Amino acid sequence: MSNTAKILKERLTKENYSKLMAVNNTKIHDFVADAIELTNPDEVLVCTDSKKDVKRVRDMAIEAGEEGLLTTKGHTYHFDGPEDQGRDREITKYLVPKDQTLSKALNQIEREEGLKEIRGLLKDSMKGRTMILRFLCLGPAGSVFSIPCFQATDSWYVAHSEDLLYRSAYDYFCTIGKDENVFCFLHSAGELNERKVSADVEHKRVYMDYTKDTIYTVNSQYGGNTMGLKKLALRLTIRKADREGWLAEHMFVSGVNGPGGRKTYLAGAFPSACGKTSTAMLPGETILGDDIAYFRKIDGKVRTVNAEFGIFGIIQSVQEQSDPIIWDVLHKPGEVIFSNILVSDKNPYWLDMGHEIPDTGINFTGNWTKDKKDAKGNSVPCAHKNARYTVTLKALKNCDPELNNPDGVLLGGIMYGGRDSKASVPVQQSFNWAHGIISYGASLETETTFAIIGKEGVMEINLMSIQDFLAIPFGKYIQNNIEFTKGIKNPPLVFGVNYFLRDKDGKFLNGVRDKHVWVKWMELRVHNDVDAIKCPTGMIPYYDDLAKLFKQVLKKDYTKEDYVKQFTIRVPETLAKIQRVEKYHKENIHDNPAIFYETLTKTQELLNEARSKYGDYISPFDLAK
Ligand code: SPV
Ligand code: MN
Repeated sequence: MSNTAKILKERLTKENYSKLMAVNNTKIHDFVADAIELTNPDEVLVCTDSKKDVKRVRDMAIEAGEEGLLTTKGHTYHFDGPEDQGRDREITKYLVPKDQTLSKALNQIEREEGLKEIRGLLKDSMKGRTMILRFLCLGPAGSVFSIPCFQATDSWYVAHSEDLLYRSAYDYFCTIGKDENVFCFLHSAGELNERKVSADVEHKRVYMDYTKDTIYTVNSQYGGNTMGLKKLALRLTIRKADREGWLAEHMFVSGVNGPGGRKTYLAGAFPSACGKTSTAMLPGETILGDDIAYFRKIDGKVRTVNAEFGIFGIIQSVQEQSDPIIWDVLHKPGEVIFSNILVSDKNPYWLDMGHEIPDTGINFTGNWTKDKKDAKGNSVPCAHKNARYTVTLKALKNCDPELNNPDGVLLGGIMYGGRDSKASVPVQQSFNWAHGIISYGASLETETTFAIIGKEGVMEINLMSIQDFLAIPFGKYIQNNIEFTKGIKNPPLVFGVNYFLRDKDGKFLNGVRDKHVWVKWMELRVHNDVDAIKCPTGMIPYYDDLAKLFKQVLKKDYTKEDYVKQFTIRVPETLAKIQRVEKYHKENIHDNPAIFYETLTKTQELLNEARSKYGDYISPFDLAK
């Protein structure tokens, strides 16, 4: 008997052993045996797709104290530690073999050294606990998009969340080949404190062994660091997509209704907390996904799927009026995990929810009162800004019916958006695919937000909003994107959006619901139903088309004054932005394709030409003439 077989036989109960053996895959068997030897759990639970197994995971999350019950049936809450409230860039590293190099901009450690460190931290970490094994699939199971993923974790909360966020795929795993490659994730929450929160924050680590498509996480519970599939799998997927000639993007996908009953699918990339989920969830449209999309060329067309099956969404500012669909899910019976909110009298509360907040309760810092101060004397907010809700997409009234279509849906357009108070117009379309990838995607610059630890309110470049997860050289990634639609007759259109433009006094120039009009305009552009005005940075809408849409979509009058304020081309600010982008790329990306700089140079020429004709601030009406 091999060592693997011996360990599995010895350490699993008969029932669990036969469940694991029904999945005839060598990598999984070896991975489990190694993980057991390393982490030394008391028990191993093989979680199939059965209701009974899934219920056990959920019940145990509550029994073990990792989640607590709320008043509404099916609702639970979970807390992460005060220093475990976001993706942690510092401690997230690629394990790089001695003979290989990755972009300098990527956080990395020599593979052997990193393995030694993280395996040292994982040693015996599951003693006294249960190792839960979950079989999940990114993309619909049994399709060209499918990526089988295998999780081993000692966190009931993580295993429970994964049930809501991903497609449970034990049955599918039973059909895969012995030698098929599977992404593997080993997670241990590490030592827990009395609140069942990872205690050893000093030794929080997320290490990516891309040579083996395996990821290790220890001493963390925050979803973005621990739920195998999320951003951990995305890093591996980007490498796989690079090898196989398709794209894995940090994008939502939604179905936008157009005239005559047609539906057009649009995808979009925004850094965290820049309007991504709210764009994916516009009232009256459908949502296919809110975070990660795969694009493949099938029969000469670009088709897309949601890698995931649920939403790990930011709850701050979710309000009854502005987010009716998600509000409804968060208030009716059904499975919801709230994380890092305020719990008072067994009810959830969060920042800017548009309701009165009680004076006391418990939150991520423990017992909370209205006047609570942290060690530095600062007020402790009732809930964390990055507090989240975890739900399955199926719970949403507007869930798109094609969510599980193995062929995906036809992609009409993509958009890139960041937080830009100074330069970019609210919506524009690129001259062509490559121009959009370069000018809006690879030039994406944004003010950072709280979703990344220790980095709020700093201007930074965030290529396609995916930079944190790029596990291949950045220039190669840009090149792959540019080339992706080669040979495709009508590639998806590319748009740039900006919901955060302000006037000189710092006032936002757009209302929160205006994005719905921009998206409807994109839908019309995809079908060539409206014209657009050529300006130096792209093509912008005509006033009359927007006025019509504002009336139709928001029942609002749209004034020419608002249009001019929003769509004025701000030449000095735009040039300054392009120069920052150029500088960043020159300093950090050594393998950029030449077309990248050529495109930026061309835009600067167009801006200077327009400036000599119309001045620094160019009204859209001047360009429409
Ligand atoms: C994001 O921050 O982009 C998220 C949540 O989608 S996380 O899982 O942290 O990546
Ligand atoms: Mn995301």
